[in-house]
Order: sequence, then C-alpha cells, then structure tokens
Amino acid sequence: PAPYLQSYESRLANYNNPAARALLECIARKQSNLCVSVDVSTKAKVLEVVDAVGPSVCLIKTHIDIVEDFDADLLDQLEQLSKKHDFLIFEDRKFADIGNTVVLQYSKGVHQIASWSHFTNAHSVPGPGIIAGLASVGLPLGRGLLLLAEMSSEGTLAKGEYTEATVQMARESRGFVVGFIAQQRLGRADEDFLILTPGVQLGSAGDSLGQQYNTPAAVVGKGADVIIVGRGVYGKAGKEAVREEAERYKKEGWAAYEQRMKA
Ligand code: 5FU
Repeated sequence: PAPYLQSYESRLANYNNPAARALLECIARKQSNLCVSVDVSTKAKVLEVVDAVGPSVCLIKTHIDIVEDFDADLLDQLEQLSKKHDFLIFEDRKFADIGNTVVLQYSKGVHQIASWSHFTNAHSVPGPGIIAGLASVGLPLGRGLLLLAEMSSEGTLAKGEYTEATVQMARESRGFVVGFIAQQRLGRADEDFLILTPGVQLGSAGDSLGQQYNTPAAVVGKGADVIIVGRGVYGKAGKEAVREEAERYKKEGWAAYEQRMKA
C-alpha cells in the first residue's frame, strides 16, 4: 500500500528530518494526530489553552504575532508545557518573501521563531529561494518546513497548477520540506509527505469570513496525517470544556486514522 496508508511508526523510515521524525514518534506514542491551533491574544490565555489541551495533542500551532503581551517568558513557559505534556510546536508564520528577507524574519526580530518552533510554513509564491533561505536557518537547528499547497478558505488561488508546482518545489528540498498544509493527500502514491489539514470542525460548515470546515473523518479519509483544529477546541467556555473538546477531536482523528489503515 501507499506509504500514507501505513502506520505512523512505519513511516519513520521515510524521514531524515528530525522534526518530522519527532512528530511521527509523538503521534504514535500519544495516539494523537490532533494539532490544536491556539489563536488567542494574551499570554495567560495561550498558556491556559495549551495546558488544557496538551495531554491530547501531538502538536500546538501558534500565531505568535497575535499575542498582545508577548515576551520571552511566554516562550519559556511554552517550552515547559511542551515537555510536561509531550508535544511539538508549529508557528503558522506563512512566510512569503524573498530568501534574504525570510532568513531575517525567521531568525531575528521580536519572535526569533526558529529558536523555539519545530515547524513553520511558507507560501511557494516567491519560488524556491524562500525554501533555501529558511533552510539555511532551520536545517542546522533540526527544524522542518511545510509548504502551503492548498488553503481551506473559499476562493483560494492555491489550487491546480499552483498546487502541483508547490509539490514539485517540495520534492527538490526533501531534507527540509517535510510536507504540506493541504486539504488532501498530495504527491505520487510512492511518495511520503506529511499532510497537515486546517479547516476542521465538528458541527459547523464555516465562518462568515470564508473559512470552510470538514470533519476529522472526512479530512483523514482524504489523506490528512494531522488535523488542525482552532475554534472548535479553544472556543469552548472554560478550561475543562476545552480539555474535553480536545479529547473528543483526538479520539475522532485517531479513529479516522485506524479506519484509513483498514482500507
Ligand atoms: F493554511 C491555513 C489554511 O488553509 N486554513 C487555516 O484555517 C491555515 N489556517 C489556520 O488554521 C488559521 O490561520 C487558523 O489559525 C487555523 C484554523 O482555525 P479555526 O478556528 O479552526 O478556523
């Protein structure tokens, strides 16, 4: 069978990248393919949500630039929580500039993303120089890159030839590019890329700004290796409700993976 139809553990053999390997190991260890997107705008709230969902996730996704009271202590506390609960971190930075600029954006500035984020992502629109630039910073640190091959939003231009050309760019940088943000399995049947899929929620079709949702079962069935859930989890009122919701998505995501393996 195609690599993605095999177990997460067995797919370790297809990856040299340390971040990709750590993620596959964490998924298998915790039996969780859930990534929670923590899109809240204060330090206290970020830490509260992460502590609540930590036991249920393999990966925490951040938008670090939305945190009003960001400081280095937030990064220290995030790292402590990642050890306490055993998860990796993905800064959803969506780099989109020339190589020289993304080198600076990834390594410097207030957020110093490369120093704490196991994964980040980039648009392919500038061409391969963006990958070369990010790799020059990230590879020595053992980081991994995801290319945005598709988006979940209505009217996205990332489709068809653009998506295909993005997959081709990934093929040419396999040591650093470990997979895609996408809505379905991409690449040939004999290739193994990690597919991380946002736009996942139970019981909602979308929001008023173009977001489109599918269920965990639907996206895993189409090839997602990791489901990314934001408001569906952190949108619940109270830490206990958030914790329970994360557990629910974890179970749904894992059941869908087991189902896919049977197919
Ligand atoms: F690349 C993408 C995409 O195609 N769709 C997305 O929704 C990224 N996202 C992110 O996933 C988005 O920026 C949010 O951080 C998150 C989805 O949040 P939601 O609350 O589950 O809609």
